[in-house]
Amino acid sequence: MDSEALSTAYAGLEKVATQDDPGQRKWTWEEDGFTVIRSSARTGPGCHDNCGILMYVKDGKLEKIEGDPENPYNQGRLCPRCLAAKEMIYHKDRLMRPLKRAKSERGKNTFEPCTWDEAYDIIDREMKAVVNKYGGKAIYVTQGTGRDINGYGPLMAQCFGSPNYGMGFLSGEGCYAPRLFSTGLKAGNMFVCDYSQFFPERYDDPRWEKPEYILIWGNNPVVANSDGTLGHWIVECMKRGSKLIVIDPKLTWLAGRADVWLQVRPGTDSALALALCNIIIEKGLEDTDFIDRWTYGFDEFKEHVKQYTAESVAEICGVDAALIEEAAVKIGRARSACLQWGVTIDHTSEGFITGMACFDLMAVTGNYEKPGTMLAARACFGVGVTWMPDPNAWEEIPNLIADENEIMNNDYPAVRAMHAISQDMILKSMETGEPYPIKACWIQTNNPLSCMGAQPQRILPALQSMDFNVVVDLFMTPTALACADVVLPAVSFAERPGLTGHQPYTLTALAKAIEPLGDTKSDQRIIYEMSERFTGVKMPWDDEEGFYDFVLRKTDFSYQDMKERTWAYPEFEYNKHEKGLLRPDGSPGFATRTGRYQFYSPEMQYFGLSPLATFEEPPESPVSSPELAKEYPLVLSSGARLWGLFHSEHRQSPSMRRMHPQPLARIHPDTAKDYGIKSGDWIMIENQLGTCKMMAEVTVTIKRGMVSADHGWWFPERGADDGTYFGTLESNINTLMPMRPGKSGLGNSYKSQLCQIRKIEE
Ligand SMILES: Nc1nc2c(c(=O)[nH]1)N[C@H]1C(S)=C(S)[C@@H](COP(=O)(O)OP(=O)(O)OC[C@H]3O[C@@H](n4cnc5c(=O)[nH]c(N)nc54)[C@H](O)[C@@H]3O)O[C@H]1N2
Ligand SMILES: Nc1nc2c(c(=O)[nH]1)N[C@H]1C(S)=C(S)[C@@H](COP(=O)(O)OP(=O)(O)OC[C@H]3O[C@@H](n4cnc5c(=O)[nH]c(N)nc54)[C@H](O)[C@@H]3O)O[C@H]1N2
Ligand code: SF4
Ligand SMILES: [Mo]
Repeated sequence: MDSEALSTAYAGLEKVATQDDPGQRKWTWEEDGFTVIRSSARTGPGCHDNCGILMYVKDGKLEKIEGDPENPYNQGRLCPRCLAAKEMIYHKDRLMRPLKRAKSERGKNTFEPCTWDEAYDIIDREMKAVVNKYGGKAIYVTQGTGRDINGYGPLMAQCFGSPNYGMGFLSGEGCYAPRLFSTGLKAGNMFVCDYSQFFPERYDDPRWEKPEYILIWGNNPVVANSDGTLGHWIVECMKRGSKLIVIDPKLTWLAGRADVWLQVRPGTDSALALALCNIIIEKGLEDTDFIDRWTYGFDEFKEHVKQYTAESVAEICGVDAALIEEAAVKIGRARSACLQWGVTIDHTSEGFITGMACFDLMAVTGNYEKPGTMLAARACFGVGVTWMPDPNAWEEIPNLIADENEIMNNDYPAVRAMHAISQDMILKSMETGEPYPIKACWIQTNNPLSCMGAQPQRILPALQSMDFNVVVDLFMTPTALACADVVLPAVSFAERPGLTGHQPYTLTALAKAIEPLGDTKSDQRIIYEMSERFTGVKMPWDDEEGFYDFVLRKTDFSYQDMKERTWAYPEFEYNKHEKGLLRPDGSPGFATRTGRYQFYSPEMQYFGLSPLATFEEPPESPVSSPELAKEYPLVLSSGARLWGLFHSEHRQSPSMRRMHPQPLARIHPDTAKDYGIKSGDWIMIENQLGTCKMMAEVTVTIKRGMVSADHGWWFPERGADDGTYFGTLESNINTLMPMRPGKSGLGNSYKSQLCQIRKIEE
């Protein structure tokens, strides 16, 4: 979405009425000798989701966490990670005070404790030295996956005077941004499936109807609960009769329960989506009423997709043509269908275009804004800052950015149009000083060396060459150990207030249950205290609750109101495009330039890209690079989510580590046999970029001829002294991933690479 579309997503929503009545709902009470605090868990340790929790406190100590049965979002359910959060919150390795280290000692375990004042002084001095020499744009402010504080990272960046804020070293902005931008261009908004989550009464709300078909596309929501969608919502819909079509190279729990499972070769999803569109149109199953009234460029699209026949695409994707036809007919005939897509879409080099193709399938079948279909997702009460950058969030705060256009994105037109930075360009700039130098990093909720970045073997020297680095985390991570000059200790969700609205169904509050442990501080406080120190300007609030009052300033709520009611559901309506609720001028239609859903997106021409969605082979594939494939014949996908691990977190949590003791690479028995490998063998995964050591798990659930490897591994148990940064480069699948997006700049290769494997003889 461009910034204009983003502003539209917030416009006029502030004073929307609430649907739910807080009635007698309490935020705290006494029970069996415990004080119970009702809250949400949207930050570390654990997740970036938003589940309702009850925290049981005795004598100032958090004794247990349970799911809140009254919270409509998760209805009492919790994952193992939240149930075991105490292990992380009270872990002996948690950072308890600010640390400093001489620059000459980078990489060594020679940190010394210091006061907050001293830490802020060092940061102020060093960041100002960088600004004086190179300008504010030389500071790179990074954050990790979307936790509640991510909306506040831009505040830190604007106070340092840097336009370069983003997800630290995530090649091709490969998490949600490609999908968001494709839907922004196509439909003027982000859209999500309707599982009744917009209603506090959930499945019992009479306005709601279940989707007849749910397309689970490159997503494993029962494990990942990704992007603000809980897996059990899908299970609840299945109990009520929803059917599934699953597109995944792996037999997931949901794939095993699908009407049709399409076991695609990684990286070929776009071809499949366009073939499904073609077959639906050929069979006359398209929604002509929706297409005529609400879409743009269908005739061109119809001609264009004729090349994607069931037979040709079956060959590309490695699935049966008859199954593709069956899926197309089921989607085409369904009364309602929705697209539950995952990060896989972004993890192929032209992820942005794959997203467009998948969305076209929903438009061909008219699955927008009706019950059980795709619904426009807009900020709750206009408070977007809790889940995505809000262009107006910090307008009253000093902005030291000299020139917004100096944002690092010139090489990639779609990234530029999105007003995002190109992480791929940032790494190059650190290495070469071109187009201008990046010289300092503020790294918060982010572990790029172990997890977020591709080619960590390049990131490590690049970070170590900086003039100055700060890391803000709960633990000493490989990234902090390798490069930080100052480490600031952050608190967990139990130790602070907060506001969250992961996805636009409900705004919720985090309530503090215990005092910050040791000498730790909340992330938001660190950001605003540092901002005050650096700019010398007092922020328009006095404390953390005041900070949240500021975030809520355009709504009818204060933080206290939100804490007392814990959640608030804005009013909701279906058919918003028909009622003129999507466009800023109130006219019917979609919030695109043409006012319609765009099969043909004229804007794409400015980016030098096809205005119609297409399929391109990933740059490394058996088809596009046959020479490379001779040496590296297996297709490599990585990072499929695991129950007990959230990215690089939880390696210290005893019970989560018992579930996942070693980094695993999954291989089909036939492939394993070819290489003489059995389950439990240590193997080396290799390609033209790097090597990675993992344990083999031989399983029929994986497509033949591919490897599905874990991501995010490091070994805190090794200690910080052996010079390997907790062994993070040894079992790091990202050493095999290029730090290089596709042509548009949006999309990476984390799930579509090549590799070979060999058994390590011990
Ligand atoms: N090969 C491969 N690589 C991938 C992926 C993949 O599928 N395959 N997935 C990619 C994706 S989609 C993403 S989003 C990235 C995620 O990459 P990251 O966001 O970097 O990963 P995390 O390990 O979740 O978080 C990083 C750090 O944040 C800290 N943290 C957690 N909560 C808090 C908090 O409240 N405050 C502070 N200050 N710190 C906190 C944790 O301790 C951890 O050290 O990884 C990407 N990397
Ligand atoms: N437990 C846990 N939960 C998480 C996270 C975590 O680290 N741990 N990370 C969070 C984050 S930041 C994100 S972005 C989400 C991501 O969550 P999801 O979107 O579910 O992503 P993945 O689990 O990486 O992959 C989903 C499925 O895609 C399949 N797949 C692999 N390659 C391809 C392909 O080329 N095409 C298709 N169609 N499918 C493919 C995999 O086999 C897997 O079953 O999860 C979030 N939730
Ligand atoms: S999805 Fe799981 S780990 Fe995340 S907040 Fe909900 S219960 Fe906690
Ligand atoms: Mo992500």
